[in-house]
Amino acid sequence: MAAVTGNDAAFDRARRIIPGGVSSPVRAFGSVGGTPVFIERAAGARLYDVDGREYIDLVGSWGPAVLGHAHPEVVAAVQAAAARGLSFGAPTVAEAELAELVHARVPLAQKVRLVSTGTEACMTAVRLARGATGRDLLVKFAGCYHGHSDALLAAAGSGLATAGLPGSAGVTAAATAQTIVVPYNDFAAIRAVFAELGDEIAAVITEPAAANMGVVPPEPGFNALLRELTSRHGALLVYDEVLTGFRVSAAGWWGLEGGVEPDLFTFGKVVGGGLPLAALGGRAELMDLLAPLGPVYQAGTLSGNPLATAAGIATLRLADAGVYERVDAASVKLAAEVTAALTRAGVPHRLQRAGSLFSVFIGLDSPVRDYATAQQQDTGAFRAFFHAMLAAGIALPPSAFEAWFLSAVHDDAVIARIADALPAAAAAAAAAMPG
Ligand code: HOZ
Repeated sequence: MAAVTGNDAAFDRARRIIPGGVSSPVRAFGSVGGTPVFIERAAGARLYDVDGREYIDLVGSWGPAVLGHAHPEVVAAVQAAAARGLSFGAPTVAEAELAELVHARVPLAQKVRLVSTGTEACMTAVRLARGATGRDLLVKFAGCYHGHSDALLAAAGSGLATAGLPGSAGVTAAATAQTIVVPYNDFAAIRAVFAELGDEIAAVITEPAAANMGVVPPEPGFNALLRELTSRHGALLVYDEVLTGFRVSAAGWWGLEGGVEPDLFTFGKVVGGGLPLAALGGRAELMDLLAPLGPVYQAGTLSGNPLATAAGIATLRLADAGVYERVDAASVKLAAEVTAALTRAGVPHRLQRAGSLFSVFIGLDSPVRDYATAQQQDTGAFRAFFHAMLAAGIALPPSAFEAWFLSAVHDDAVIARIADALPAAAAAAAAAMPG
């Protein structure tokens, strides 16, 4: 019988008092099986579990750790902020500084409101769009994930995709009745929705490069079509850049794409530098509809928290062009290694990128352009691949539907360590595929 590790004990203890032993479902290893790894600390590109085992991290806290974990200057900024007080429930100069940094990178975010989570940012963007237009209908795309507010949990990606769930119990039919779900990248379907209901639609919310059903970039012209249709019908276009914002470029996907001008953006992850902070931004006259200036209510005791704000400011100040070049280079090198290993092992796969974000659809070898196709990947083979990598000390996202996150400190030595683990993992995936 295998010895009980500190990690096993930690999971047992957590499961007795926390549902599933985790504070967010995707961490629970539900779709890959086995015991989630309990982390004690992280530094640079590495995680260390409660048994002292080291892992190369390809999760990056699901996005924030673009500089690597525990960057000394970010930690120092948070420590300095903590020494001045943990939370005031009153405005600080630092909030304006962070909002200015966001605006400098994404000038269309003329005004910015700080919140605590991406869920809140997207929920508020939807409320704002409805308040601004006086309309009820919302369009989202299947497989996109915009947090766990009721109206947005229809056909959502991320944890729901991982668990294979179409939605959540407890979300009333009424809450999603005004959410229209359209296949991603389906030009004809979105045109048809606007032809029928265009003048009742408050907003289209989209991940401008989808990364919560695996990575599914927009087809050329798709986001421009969303802009054209929303503009023509008086609806708003919301770019959810919680994952891509300040990660795939200094100005997120919008900065890479160019040309499309959404009305509202949502940000999370990198903007909070690893602490609970997210934001929404957009045209000033829209943003000024938020309370206290306007009638659209949004609030939060910890919104703009001084520690989170300090982490966000330090992270955005440090994330210069060199950082994005290093993340891009690491992503290109690792993607090539993954493709080579799977190809050598005879594993059909499709690796898709959105800037430096990528994911691998095992068992599919033609383009994945929507959620229905992403759901056809071989999750059993992914499970074998995941566990072989974990056994070799490489921590992948524990889901075939999540992107892999690199950082500026995933240097050549780190990529070489990952590459060493790939042949065995590719062989494990091959062995798990139907003969
Ligand atoms: N939003 C993260 C990436 N899809 C997952 C984080 C979570 O659900 O815990």
